[in-house]
Amino acid sequence: MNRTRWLGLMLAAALGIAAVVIAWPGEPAPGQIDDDGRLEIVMEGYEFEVDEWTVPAGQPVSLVLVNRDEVSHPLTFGGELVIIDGRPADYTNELFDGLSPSVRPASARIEPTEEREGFTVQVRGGDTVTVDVEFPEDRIGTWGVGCFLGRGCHFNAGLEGTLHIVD
Ligand SMILES: [Cu+2]
Repeated sequence: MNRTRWLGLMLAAALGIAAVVIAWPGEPAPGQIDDDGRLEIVMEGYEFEVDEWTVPAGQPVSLVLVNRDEVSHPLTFGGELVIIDGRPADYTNELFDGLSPSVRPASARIEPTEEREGFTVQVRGGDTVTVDVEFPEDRIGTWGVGCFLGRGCHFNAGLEGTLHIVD
């Protein structure tokens, strides 16, 4: 078999495998909710496994925050990125403002402070925290998700993502 034919066969095999992976039933596309309205946001190695997510407005969704690192990641959700002393420090609060999300376990919720107004949940190393919420249509748009621990080091390392709320 010549080299060109061999490469062609390998390419066809790779495409076949990719097609099977993409079409696998029951698995949501990366960054999308599954049939039960769950969206997994996975943290590993100070990065998000997928760093861009889409959820629909006007229906209940469960944001399932999975931390595969050994360290805690307090995850903040919000609007504009707030920079303090040149470091990413917070998001403004418009995303969850006026909403009543349910956090499981409830103890993971971090109450806002003057320094941290964005909606924040503490996801300890190895833990999973679930946030049940329904975003109203006035939240349709693009929002930020990030961990600002270590004076912005976790954020700069890669724990920065984008949440799209769509019609
Ligand atoms: Cu972190």
